[in-house]
This record gives sequence, C-alpha cells and structure tokens, in this order.
Amino acid sequence: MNHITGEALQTDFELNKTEVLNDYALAIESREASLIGRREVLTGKAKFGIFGDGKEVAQIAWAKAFKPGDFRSGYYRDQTFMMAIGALTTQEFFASLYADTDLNNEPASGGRQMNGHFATRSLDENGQWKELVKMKNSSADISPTASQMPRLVGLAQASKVYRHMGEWGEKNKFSNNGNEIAWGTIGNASTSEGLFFEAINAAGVLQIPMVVSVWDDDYGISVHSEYQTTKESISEILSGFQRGEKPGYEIFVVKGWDYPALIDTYKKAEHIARTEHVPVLIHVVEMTQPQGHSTSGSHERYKSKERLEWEREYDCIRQMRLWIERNGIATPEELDEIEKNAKKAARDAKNRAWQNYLTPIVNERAHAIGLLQQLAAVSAAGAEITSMSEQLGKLTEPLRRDILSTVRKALRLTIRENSPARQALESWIKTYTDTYQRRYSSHLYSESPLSALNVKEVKPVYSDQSPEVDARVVLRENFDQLLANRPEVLIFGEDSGKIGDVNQGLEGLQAKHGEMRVADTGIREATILGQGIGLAMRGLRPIAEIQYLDYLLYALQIMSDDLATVQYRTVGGQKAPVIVRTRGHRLEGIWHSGSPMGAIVHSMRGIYILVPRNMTKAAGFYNTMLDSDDTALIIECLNGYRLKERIPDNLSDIRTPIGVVETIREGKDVTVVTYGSNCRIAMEAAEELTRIGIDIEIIDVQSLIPFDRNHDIVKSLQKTNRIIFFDEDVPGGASAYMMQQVLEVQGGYRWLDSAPRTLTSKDHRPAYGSDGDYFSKPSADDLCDLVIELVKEAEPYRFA
Ligand SMILES: Cc1ncc(C[n+]2csc(CCOP(=O)(O)OP(=O)(O)O)c2C)c(N)n1
Ligand SMILES: [Mg+2]
Repeated sequence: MNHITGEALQTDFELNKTEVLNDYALAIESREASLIGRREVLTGKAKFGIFGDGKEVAQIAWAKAFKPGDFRSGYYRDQTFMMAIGALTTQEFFASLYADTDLNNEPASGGRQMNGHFATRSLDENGQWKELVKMKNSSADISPTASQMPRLVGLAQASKVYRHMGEWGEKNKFSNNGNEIAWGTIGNASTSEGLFFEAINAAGVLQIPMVVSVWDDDYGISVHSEYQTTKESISEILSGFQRGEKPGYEIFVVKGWDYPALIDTYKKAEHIARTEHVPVLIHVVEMTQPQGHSTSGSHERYKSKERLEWEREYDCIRQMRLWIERNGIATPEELDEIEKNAKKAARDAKNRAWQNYLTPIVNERAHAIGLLQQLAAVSAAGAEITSMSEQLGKLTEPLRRDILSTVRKALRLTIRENSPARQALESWIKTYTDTYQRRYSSHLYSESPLSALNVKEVKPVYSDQSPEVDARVVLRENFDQLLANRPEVLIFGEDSGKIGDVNQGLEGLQAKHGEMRVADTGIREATILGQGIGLAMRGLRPIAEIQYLDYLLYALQIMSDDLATVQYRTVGGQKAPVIVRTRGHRLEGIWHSGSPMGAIVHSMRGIYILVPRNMTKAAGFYNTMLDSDDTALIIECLNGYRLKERIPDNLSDIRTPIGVVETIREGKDVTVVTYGSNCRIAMEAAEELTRIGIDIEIIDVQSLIPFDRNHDIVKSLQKTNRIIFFDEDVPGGASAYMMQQVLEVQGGYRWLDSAPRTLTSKDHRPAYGSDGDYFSKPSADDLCDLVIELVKEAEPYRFA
C-alpha cells in the first residue's frame, strides 16, 4: 500500500502559480455553490439538496488526470470534479437544484433527477453516438448506494476490449486503442454494500483500467465507520488485493486536504491504470462534511464537538489556503480577492439559473390568467374563477402544478357551460399538458430511428434442405453468424465460454471467436449486468448472460435501478443497449423452474421483456435487438433446447418483431393468451379439447413489453367472447398484467360473455420432481378443465 503525503512529494510534479490559483478559485466557487444551495432549499426555492462540500480539493486533483475518452461512474459528492472537467457549470448546478426541465439549462437529466446526479450527453438529438473519445464522459448517476460500481466494471472493461479488438469502423469514435480509464467514486460507508466488494473482485480478476476513489469522511449519514467497515479502514482490509507477484490492485492512501499529495497520487494512479491496465484503489481519508449529509438534517445531532472542531481545522479548502501561503504562491490579499470573485460568480450563476427557470413559468401563468379572466367574464362561476385566478397571480414562486390545478378546477366549475372562452381554455390546457407530460415521461425506451419498434419482421424461410436439429443448434448457428458479422458483439456469463453455456447454445464459439468475444465470468450476476451496461455505454454490443431466470434476482436491482432508467434519467442523453440473455420457466425444482414474470414486468419498465416460445423465435429476437439501440431481456425456454427445430435458410436475416402476438391456433370457443413453454401445453390441451367438441384459440404474446401493439388479442375476444390468461407465474403475476392490458387498455371488457379467468402456478415455489411440477405448475389437464368449466357454464346444452 502506498501512503502518500505532500511533504515528501512536493517536487514530483510541476504546478504553476496560475494553475494553483485557478484550482483555489474553483474550490471556493464550488463551496459557495454548496452553501447557497442549502439556503435555497431551506427557504423553499428547491426541494432537496445534497452537496460536495468537503470533497473539493481531491476532485480538482483527480480532474487533472482525467483525459478525453475517460469515463466517470460516481455519486452525488462529485460536483467539483464535474466543474473541473468542464462538464458542469455553476449555473447548471443550480438549474438542477431547481429541477429545471429545459435541457438547455439542465443537460444532465432535464430536472428529472435530484441535484448531485451528474451526467454528460453521449448522444446527439437524434440519439446517435457522439465522438466519445474526444469528450470527458460521465455515466449518469443513480441514488442507490454502490450501484455505480457494477457499471464501472463494464466501463473499464471496454478499454480492454478495444485494446484487443481488430478492425471495426466505429471503433475510433469510442476509443484510442483502449487507453481510456474508467474512474469511480464511492463514499466510505457505501463500501459496505455487497455490490462494492463484488465489483472490486471482478475488476481484479479482469485486470482492467478502473480507478476507484473512496471519499472517506468517517460517516454514512449519521453512522460512524466503526459500524460500517472492519478495522474502520477500507484500504487496510482490501490490502490483500495489492498486486505483488500476482496481479491485483495498486492501492493508495492519501489525505483529502493535502493538495500536493493528491495531485501526485492521481498522476501515479493514472499512469498505472492507463499504461498497464491495472485497477487502482485510492482511499482518500480525512475528508469532511461541513454542512452535514444533506438538507434533510444537521450533523450536530451525531458529531461530537471535538469532531466538528477537527472538521473545521482540516477543511480541505482551509488547508489548501494555508499551503499556498506557506509556499509563498500568493499573498493573503490575493487570496481574499480570489475568494470574493469566486463567491460572486456563484451568486451570479444562481441568479441566472433562477431567472431562466422561473421566467417561462411566469409567462405561462400570465397566459393562463388571461384565459381564466375571459372565462370569468362570461361564466356563472365568474366570481370564484376570478378569485382563484388572483390567488394564482399572487404566488411568488409558482409551479406548473399551480397553473394546471387552477385551470382544471375552473373547467370543472364550468362543466355545464359551453362558451368560446371555455373552449379556448380547454384547448390551451391540452397542449400545455401534452408538452409538459413529455418533459416528465419521454425516453423510457429509445426514441431514435433505431428504436426496436422500427425493426421490420423477416420470417424464417425453409426448404427441403433446411436441417432439423436440436433447437440449441439454431441458437448456436445464429450466435456464430452474429459474432462473425458484428465485431462489436460480445457474449459473457457463467459457463458461457469454455463449454459454450450450460445448454450449449454457444458450443465451440469461444474457440472460434476468441476469449474476448465469448467469455466465462465469475459467479456474480450484478456485475455481469454491470459489465453489460458499461460496455454498451461505450459503443459495444454486449449480450450478458444470466445462467437461469431464477438468478436474475441477483441482478434485478441493477437492471431495475440502472439499466432500465438509462435513457429516461438522461432524457435520451445516454443509452446502454444491452441484451440480457437468460433461460427460464419450468424445468426442475424450486430454484430451476422460476417464472417470476410479474416481478420482472413490474420492476423493469424501460427494458423490453421478450418471451420466445422456441429457439428460432429467440434467434429472431437477438437479431432484432442488435439492429436497434434498445435494451431487452430475452428469456429462452429452459425445456426447449433438445426439442427439434429446423434451421431456417435465411437464419441471419430473420427478425422477430417485438410487441406482435402470434395466433398459433385458431378456434372459436375460448381465447387462451399465453407465452413461452406454456404455448406447447396449450397446444396439447387444444388437441384433447377437440375430442369433446371444444375449439380454443391460442395466442402467443411473444413479448410482454411491449404488449400486443396492434391490439390483436381483443380481435380474438370479439370472436370468442371468453378469455383465459395462462402462465406459470404466481396468481396475480404476469397473468394479471396481461388481463389489464387486454380488458382495460384494449377495451376487452366490452366483449366478455363470461368472467375473464387466469390459470397460473400455485402461490408457492415449484416443488421438485414430476409430481412436484404437476402439483405446483399449471398443466394441460388444468387448462382443459378450466376451458370446459367456462364453456359448460355459458352453454350447458353442449354437454347435455
Ligand atoms: C441502497 C441504499 N440504501 C440507503 C440509501 C440512503 N443513503 C443515501 S447516502 C447514504 C450514506 C452514504 O454514506 P457514504 O457512502 O459514506 O457517502 P457520504 O454521503 O458520506 O459521502 C445512505 C444510507 C441509499 N441511497 N441507497
Ligand atoms: Mg461518508
């Protein structure tokens, strides 16, 4: 471990006076922004604030080592760093605090994220990649502690992939031969999370250029390190990772108020990571938190007097000033002048941000008040509308909510009136709501021309020569062609490399395409997903494999919090077109038969959820998604790999469209809506039902999100007037979701002659063994009997 202090190392680097004083000015301006920011929250102009005070100097040192093409994956304390690399102005800092929805004012998230969540824009207005290699990049932050770590692994791994990659036309947009570093930051307390340890281990194994800074201020909100970290020191307990004879990490410890030592440390770390592709941990100790954790509380409640005194003395900016004075770089008067100007710059930036935020709202209010007055003049409720409109006019800090709420009340008050004034107000509010609803709801999925919704279907073509094979071979052949045709595609997961996955859908492909393209990973689902996210954010096309659907739960949090929100939280400024490959539904036992589709559908809006019934359909989905810039989870049927399918003659051309259902059997009595391996069970039931004169229609939904974009299911319901939603999730899981889509969204309730039904698994997990399956999961018998029950109830004469 390398303990670095400023005293011994002042001569190791060169700094000129201007650079030092600019650094000092930035530290002061950033600090002032934090102080003003807190006041803006306490006086009610902003809702919540979390700031980077106490961490300024280390971040200025780090910024000196951060080069174009590099990526940051960090957390809410990093405002000074973002300012130092030129990716955040103080004005934008305040625009974010006020939740300004104008991307010109708040380019990180258009006001969607609370302040302190930083991002640069990797995409242009058409959703196309910019030249990331020329930019200083920050992946978009999220709030759950340590969740920045899995993505960081992928961002760093991308450099390794690019360094070893052959020709690819787009490569130069993203990388200069893999020279880029992915820099992470994390708070000391957040290192207690499993995600941190998982990511640290993964990067050590992968040997990738990842530099993690731990900002250590001894606390996590109110909880001291004593309760967070063994030995109260993350560098000490990670010292076994220090490289020696065997590869590992380089570990540095440095004080957060020691300006020269920090610069020296970051330069050293940069050199090691950039040239050797070795991961580095920098434990930055003795940091402070001058205003406490956030605007939600005060640290006097949990810090002792002595601690607060120590924090004042070792405030990094105070120590930097003392160092400047000690070394005769500037006089106290010069420093005072710098401070005065920097503080004014922060105040001015705040005022500009506030004006930019408020002016459009005030103008919109004036417009609304004009329309309200016209309505009041002709309405029986004129007095009340006038009074409401005056109240609205008096608000000093109006919100759009205030405007909308007043107008909507006025429209309700005049519900029985029909004047041109009321029509004008109605038409205004419609346009206004549409505009602002979009500000809050756009970009959940890709809205670029490459949206997966735009990929056209190409059906498989068969001839007499099309070979019949075990279905896994269809997948393997398709993956083989994808890897051959697209250098940017990578597949990795547990057992995906050497043996070509547990069901041999990748058999022989590592030997053919190399270890970089088809790789084994450790058993660490969250960071497998993180690899996917980081690689995809740097232009590659990862297929991240989770061995069984049951184990997706380990990655669920990262999929839900990070992957699913990438486009949304940046308003289309970033994307991570990852394909998550897994296999699931029924096979054997409690943890190899899971089908928690409701949990998935409800926790991952932002990711397309595709449930192909066979491997040809699955292959078509991989091809579709790789033509798009959306992200998807593709669930193959665990019990389908050994069934026979034919290899289409046009395999690499096939595209399974998303959100399009397929009627796999026509019938007139009952519509059965299902997906995945249950399609086969439904077909089996249908055969038997024909023998007693019942004819069911079976619809394979194929993709749960998006769901039946053409509303074909309701067309079937118009014919049969009876419907069963059939899957192997728990009762009220994905079957309830499908029912809501058909009955509510598609208006299916109007066509029902019988109560809509669901057929699902039992509430519990599936028990082991064939009888365990029969008593846990729905069977063809169950479906037959349910269909008979429905038909018998409606048309008893058919069974007389
Ligand atoms: C998963 C999760 N749990 C809890 C929280 C609430 N929370 C936000 S910050 C924080 C403390 C983090 O402390 P530390 O990592 O030391 O960072 P610091 O704020 O001290 O810089 C907690 C508990 C969260 N955001 N995410
Ligand atoms: Mg802390």
